[in-house]
Amino acid sequence: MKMTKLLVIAIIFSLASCKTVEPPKPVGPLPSERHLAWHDMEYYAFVHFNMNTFTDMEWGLGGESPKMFNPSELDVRQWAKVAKDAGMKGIIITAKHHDGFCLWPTKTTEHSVKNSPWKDGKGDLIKELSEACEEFGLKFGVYLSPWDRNDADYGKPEYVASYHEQLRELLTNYGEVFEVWFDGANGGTGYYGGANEERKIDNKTYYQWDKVTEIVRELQPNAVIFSDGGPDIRWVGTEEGFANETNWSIMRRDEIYPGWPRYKELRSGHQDGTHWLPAEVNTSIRPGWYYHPREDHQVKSLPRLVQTFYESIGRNGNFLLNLPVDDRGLVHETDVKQLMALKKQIDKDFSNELAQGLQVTATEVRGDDSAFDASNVNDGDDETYWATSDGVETASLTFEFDKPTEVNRILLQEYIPLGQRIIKFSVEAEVNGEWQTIDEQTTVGNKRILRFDTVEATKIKVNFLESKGPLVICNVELYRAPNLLIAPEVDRERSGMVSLSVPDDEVDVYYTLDGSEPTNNSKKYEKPFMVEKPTTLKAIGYDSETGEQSESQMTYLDIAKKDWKVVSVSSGNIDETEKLIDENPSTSWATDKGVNTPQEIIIDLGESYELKGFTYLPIQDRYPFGIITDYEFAVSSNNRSWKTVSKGEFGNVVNNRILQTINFKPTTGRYIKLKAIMVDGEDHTASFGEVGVITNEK
Ligand code: FUL
Repeated sequence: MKMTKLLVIAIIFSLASCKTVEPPKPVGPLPSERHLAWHDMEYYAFVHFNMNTFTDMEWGLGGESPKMFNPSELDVRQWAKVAKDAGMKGIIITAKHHDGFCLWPTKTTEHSVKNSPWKDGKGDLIKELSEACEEFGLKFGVYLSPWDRNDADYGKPEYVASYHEQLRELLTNYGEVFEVWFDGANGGTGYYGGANEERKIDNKTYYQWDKVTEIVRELQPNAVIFSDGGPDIRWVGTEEGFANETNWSIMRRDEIYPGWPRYKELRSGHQDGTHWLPAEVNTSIRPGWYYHPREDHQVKSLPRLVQTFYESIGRNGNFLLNLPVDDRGLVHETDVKQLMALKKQIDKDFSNELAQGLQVTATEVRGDDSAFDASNVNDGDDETYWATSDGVETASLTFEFDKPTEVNRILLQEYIPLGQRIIKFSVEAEVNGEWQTIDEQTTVGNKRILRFDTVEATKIKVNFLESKGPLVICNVELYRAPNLLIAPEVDRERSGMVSLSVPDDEVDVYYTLDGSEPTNNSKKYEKPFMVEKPTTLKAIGYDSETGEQSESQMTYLDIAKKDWKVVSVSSGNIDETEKLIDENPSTSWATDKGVNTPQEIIIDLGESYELKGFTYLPIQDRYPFGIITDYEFAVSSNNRSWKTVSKGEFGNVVNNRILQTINFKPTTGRYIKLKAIMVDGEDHTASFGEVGVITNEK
C-alpha cells in the first residue's frame, strides 16, 4: 500500500515537471490583426499632390478652377519607384484636400480631374497610383479631407452624404487599401459654392464618424483608420516629426475627438489607456506639405531625417514621410537624393548586428522553461520571446562579448500581441571591468532604439525596472553605427554679424558667399563675419582626419536689420518690439490680449528699398498663442500713404509653424505694415516671432 502511494506521488511529480509552462497572460488592451500588420509597415510615404500644387498654396480656398490642375509630366510610377527604392512600404495620397478637388472622377462633384485639362479630363490619378503601388509591391492608402471648402452644401447633411459616397468610391474601385487618413482641420472660411463665408461645424457629430467607420469596415476590413484619435491609429500631436520618448500604444480613446485641445498627450499616449491606439509620426521632407519652388533648397538635411527616423520608428511609432510631388507631377530630384541618402545611412547604421548569437543570460526565466529562455531575444526570430514568471516584473538581461566591442545603438522590442508593458528600463555597459549606466528610459513597445556615445564594452546589460506584468521581450539588437557629420548651424545678429557652429570641436567649417558649393578649399570659418546685403551662404563641416564632409547648409540672408525700428503698434508694449526683429527665432512679441483684430505693427527699415516679399515667423514657443492666420501687408515711403501689396491666409500655419514667405510685385518703400486680420485662439492677441523682408538689393 505504502509503495503504491509513493508511486502515485512520484508519477504526479514527474507529470507536473513535464507540464509545459503557460505563456504569460496578455496585459490589455491588445492590438488587433490589422494593427499588427500596420506595425510591420514602419516607414511609408505620404504624397501631397493636388490643386495646391498648382496654386502654390498650403490650403486652397475652394474656388480654384479645375482648369488649373495640369501636371506636365505626371508619372506615378516614378513616385512608386522612388518610394520602393527608399525602403518605404506604401503610399498614402491626398485624394481630396481641404479645397475639395478630387483626384478621381467622382460622381459626387464636378470639382475633380474630369474637368481638368489633364488627359483631357479622362484621367484618374487614384487608379493610376493604386496600380503603380501594386506593380512595385507597395501598399496603398487614401487621405480624404472631411473639410471641403468647395462644396456649396458644406455644413448641411447633404454634404455629409456626399462625403460618405466619396469614401465608398475610393474604397470600392481601387483595390486593397491599407490605411484611411482623416484630417483634423475643420470648418472656417471658404468658397463654398461661391458663398465665400465662414462655416462652423461640430467636429464630433457633423461627419457621423460611426458611419464613416462602418463604411471602412464594410469595404476594407483590413484597413486601419487614422485620425486625431483613431479609432485604429492616432496622430502623434505634432507635424514636426517626433513622438515623445515615453510613448504608449494605448490611450483612453473615448476622451479624444478631432480637434481635441489636449492633443499634446497624443505624443506620449496614456499608460492607463483603454484601447490600442498607436502613434503615426507624420512630417514632410520640406517645410510645407505641398510643393513650393521657393522651398527647393529647404529639403530636410540628412541629420534631420535621420533624427526623425530615430524619433519615430525608434520611439514606438510608424514614420509617414511626406513627399510634396511637384507641378510637373514628379518627386523632385532633391527630395529623391535626400530619400536615398536616408536609406543609405539607415542601412549603414543597422548593417552589422552585434548581439545575434552572443551569450545572453537573464536573472529570471519563466518557470525555468527553455521555451521562454533569454536566448529568444537574439535568435533573429520575433515570434519567440524571453518571459519572466508571474509576479516577476523586474529582471535583467546581460550580453557578453568575446572581446571589447564598440557599441552605440540598442534596439528593443516587446512581444506586443501580449500587450505593451514596460514602464521603466535602463542600459548599462561594462567598460574596462566597470559598469556604467548608458541611459535610463521609460517605454519600449513595438520598437525602441536608443542612440548613445560609442562605448567599448565587454558586456551590455538591460535592466527592466518597472512593468505592468511579467516581461515579454522578443528582440534585442546591438549596433555600432558610423558617425554622421552635421552641417553647420547659422546664427545672425541684428547687426548682420554671422556665426557658424558645429557640435563637434574636431570638425572644421568652410563656407562660400557666392552660391557656389563649399569644399575644404573654400574659406575656412575662423570668426564671425558681417553680411549686410542679400547673400546666399553655404557652409559645410569637414573632418580633416577622415576627409569626410557634411551636407552643405544653404541659408539665404537678406538685408541686415541693424537700422530697423518698430515705430508704431496698435496695442502692446512698443519698448519690447525689438524681439520681433532681433533675428532670434526663440524670442517673440505680442499685442495686448482682448483687443479685437485687426492688430498691426509698423516698421521703419531705416532707408528705402525695393521690396518684393516679406516673411513672418510664427511664435516658436512650446505653448504658442496668437498666431496670425490671415494677414494684410502694406508698404509706404513716408509712413502716411500706404499701398497694400499682399493680403491672404497663412495656410496650415497653426499646425506647422514654419517661416511664411509671401512674394509680391516689387514695390519701393521704407516703412512696412503687417496687419493681423485673423489670429488663432480666443484671447485676441497677435504674436510675432520674427518679421523680415525680401529685397531686390544687390
Ligand atoms: C493637416 C492639414 O491641414 C495639412 O494641410 C496637411 O494635410 C497635414 C498632413 O494635415 O492637418
